Amino acid sequence: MARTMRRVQILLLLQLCKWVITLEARPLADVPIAVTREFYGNGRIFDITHRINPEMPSWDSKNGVGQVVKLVASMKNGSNDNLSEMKFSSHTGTHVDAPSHFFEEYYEAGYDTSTLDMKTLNGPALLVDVPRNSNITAEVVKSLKIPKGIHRVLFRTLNTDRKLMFKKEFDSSYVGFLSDGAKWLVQNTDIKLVGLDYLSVAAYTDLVQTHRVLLKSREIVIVEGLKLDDIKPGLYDLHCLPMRVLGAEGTPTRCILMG
Ligand SMILES: *[C@@H]1O[C@H](CO)[C@@H](O)[C@H](O)[C@H]1NC(C)=O
Ligand SMILES: *[C@@H]1O[C@H](CO)[C@@H](O)[C@H](O)[C@H]1NC(C)=O
Ligand SMILES: *[C@H]1O[C@H](CO)[C@@H](O)[C@H](O)[C@H]1NC(C)=O
Ligand SMILES: [Zn+2]
Repeated sequence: MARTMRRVQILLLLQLCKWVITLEARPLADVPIAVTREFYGNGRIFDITHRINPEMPSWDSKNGVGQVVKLVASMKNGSNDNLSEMKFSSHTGTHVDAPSHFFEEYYEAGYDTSTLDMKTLNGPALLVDVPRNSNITAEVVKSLKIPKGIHRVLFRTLNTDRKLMFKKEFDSSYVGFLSDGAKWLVQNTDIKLVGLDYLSVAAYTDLVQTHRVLLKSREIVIVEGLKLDDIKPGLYDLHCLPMRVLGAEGTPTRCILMG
């Protein structure tokens, strides 16, 4: 009995020491440098989201995204914690587009990214390689022979080979859909989610028309700036969870593929 009491006392003492140490906020010894990963679960989960960082490309800019995270309170300055604000374009990195992005009427009616269908953003998805010698025309979409019943397709293009999302300077020669390619997709396939590997789903020379063709029905979700390196083409489970922000016509999203 006395022995048990003693044990409890020691345990309490140890706990007290721990509190005191914690309160002192001494630096933790030997904390290993954090690593960022592209795969999880023994390679069963692929992170297809680009990490938002100052050096990633920003639309029409030579200078990249720039400083994103800014400390507004820091422990060095006597605050209890480090606290930051984030500031970046709503179309930064891996992100979704809402119908309000290209239609005035849809903007007025509130079709922001928070209204996108979570069922469209989550489910079976096909990763396909697009022929590298062309933008995505009707001919190209047709040649991919995407079966009926496929609702989500991630199009991997020359952009991935060229590592464009890892280059600070915006490159307008990226590959994207031309409006006739978008039209063919809308009229001849069941695709409701279109994913691409640079900052726009549409080729630079055909931006407006292509977006309008895809967004008009408000049934198709566009995911841009995907990281599709080192993944075999094929069928996966896609999960995209954009932040839920009132009024945003674009929103960064985390996307993963599970194989
Ligand atoms: C910390 O204090 C310095 C000096 O007043 C100031 O220049 C700096 O902006 C402060 N930083 C933060 C994150 O509060
Ligand atoms: C795709 O279109 C862009 C212009 O939007 C052009 O610069 C580029 O060369 C085209 N890419 C290919 C592979 O044809
Ligand atoms: C955040 O807090 C830690 C712990 O005090 C400190 O080492 C670090 O410098 C702080 N960061 C900044 C930028 O002040
Ligand atoms: Zn966008």
